[in-house]
Amino acid sequence: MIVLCSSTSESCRKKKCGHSNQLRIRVGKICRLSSFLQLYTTGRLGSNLHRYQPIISFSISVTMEDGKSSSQSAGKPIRCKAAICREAGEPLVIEEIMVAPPCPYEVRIRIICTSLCYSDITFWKLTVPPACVPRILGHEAVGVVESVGENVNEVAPGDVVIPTFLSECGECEDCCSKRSNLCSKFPFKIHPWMPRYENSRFTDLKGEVLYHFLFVSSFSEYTVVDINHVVKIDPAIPPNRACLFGCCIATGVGAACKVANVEAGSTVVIFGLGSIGLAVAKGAKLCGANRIIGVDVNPDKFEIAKKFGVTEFINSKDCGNESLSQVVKEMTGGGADYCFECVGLASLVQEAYASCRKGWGKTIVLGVQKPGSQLSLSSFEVLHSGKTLTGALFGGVKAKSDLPLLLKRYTDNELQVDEFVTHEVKFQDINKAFELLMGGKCIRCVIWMDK
Ligand code: CXF
Repeated sequence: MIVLCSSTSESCRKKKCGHSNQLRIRVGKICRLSSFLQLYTTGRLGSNLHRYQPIISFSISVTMEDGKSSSQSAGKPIRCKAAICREAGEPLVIEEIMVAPPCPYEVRIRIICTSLCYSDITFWKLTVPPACVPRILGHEAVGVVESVGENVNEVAPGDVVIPTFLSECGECEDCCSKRSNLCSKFPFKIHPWMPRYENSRFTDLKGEVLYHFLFVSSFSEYTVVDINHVVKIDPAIPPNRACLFGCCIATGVGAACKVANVEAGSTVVIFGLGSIGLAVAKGAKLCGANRIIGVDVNPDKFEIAKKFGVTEFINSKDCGNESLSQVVKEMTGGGADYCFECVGLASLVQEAYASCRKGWGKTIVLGVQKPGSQLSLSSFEVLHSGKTLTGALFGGVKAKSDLPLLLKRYTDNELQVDEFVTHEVKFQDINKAFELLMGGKCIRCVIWMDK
């Protein structure tokens, strides 16, 4: 007998839902399963479908007598579609691929939606290592666990998860310290393989290996991720919002709230008003910053940025004979308390450092530069300025420990993220997302796998 169980996956797994049968299909937490099914079968879910997507993605998860879950496809390769970067800078090619089952400590995930981040574009364009082709890009996503490998107890089929490019093993010196989010057991790398076994789970239909990206590779209907790179989330969170927490929101809000720890009443300057810069603005506002000055070359960004908490603007093309840092120092009476570089330009990092106040100013580098880019700072100035310069990956956020806290701020309505999603496209139109993001009018484009 098959039972559609509407209790939470956790209570179902623990058999608290009252279903004692050998076979049960978990469909996640919904209030009125019968009404939902009626809407679904009559096609009346309409644009609200995304709210239910994680639930209807049940992929037949079976709870066995011993309490372990498996899925019908578990243990077998899955044939599905992926968008492959075959040549740097060329449109991605949607092809059928094979996704191998998860090895021990791995999780196979059905991606619900993914969003395009500027770092995908940076690595898509890059022609030198660590770039490599053919590769499946994408690192900001949400999905449903389809099956798990041996030794995975933290998540089960049917759970809604965010795959993260940073790992949290929970055991190494960094994971055990409050001061770091850079797991040293499974360190961050721009790597073509799975983190633990140094091989790929993807092949094309000719049997050729396809490379991974940032341990996530979300531009595929299915992906395989190490358990240390998976965060279980509340299935009620709309997936087209949840995916943003896989990079943009964590990076920007985390950088302001965790890395800089912006003090209430302070002055913040954000260099670059792309999605990361706007997420920094959100974070700075949450911390109670008084002035949030946005810098960009594109004046169209200024109106948009106001909605994210930016209070003043500098068009870096309009500084006349003055340097950007001179303008900032004049505006702030000596320099800003916090500067965030969100573009990925060494020269801008220098300007940001020069713009922050002597004595206590902090500059945080978030922009991704081409590997090998060098900074040039006068050690005399560093000695005499008393300023701090730091970088932060993923906004200093620890994937498993901090991401749920950030998501809670969203579900509690303290942190709004709707404004980030300016565009949504179907998976088959993924190349359009690239055009939109490069066009400058798009903040985030969500790519739906199943629409
Ligand atoms: C990351 C995005 C992925 C590549 C490295 C930098 N951004 C924020 O931490």
